[in-house]
Amino acid sequence: MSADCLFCKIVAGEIPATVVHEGERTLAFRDIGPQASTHVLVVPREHHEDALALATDAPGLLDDLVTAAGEVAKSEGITESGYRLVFNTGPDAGRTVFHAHLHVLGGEQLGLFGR
Ligand code: D5M
Repeated sequence: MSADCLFCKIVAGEIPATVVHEGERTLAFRDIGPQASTHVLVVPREHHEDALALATDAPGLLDDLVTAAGEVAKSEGITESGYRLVFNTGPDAGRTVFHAHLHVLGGEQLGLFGR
């Protein structure tokens, strides 16, 4: 756990969240400011700053995140209609939380990428 990390505190149960899926190495909860009808964040239980750090430092954990996202899509009923998986990286992408997280967005027709 990293001190002062919001998502580490959610994983530890110190800050409440609406949890929708629990895996051995992952946790998924609803985004507090949903950008689509379904907007869930899938995070690793252990602290890694971003997706690249995950891929480099924690073999298999990135796979676990994507697999968990698929489970979330199933339980949210959006597997057939489709969904988007997003890792924001850096200020231009609007990154705000520095504990790796995979956005699962769906439940409606999504807009195009970019501006
Ligand atoms: O996304 C960080 C996301 O984290 C952003 O969509 C809001 C969300 N967020 C922030 N605080 C909370 C809490 N407490 N619960 C649930 N979701 C939260 P980024 O990719 O860094 O821009």
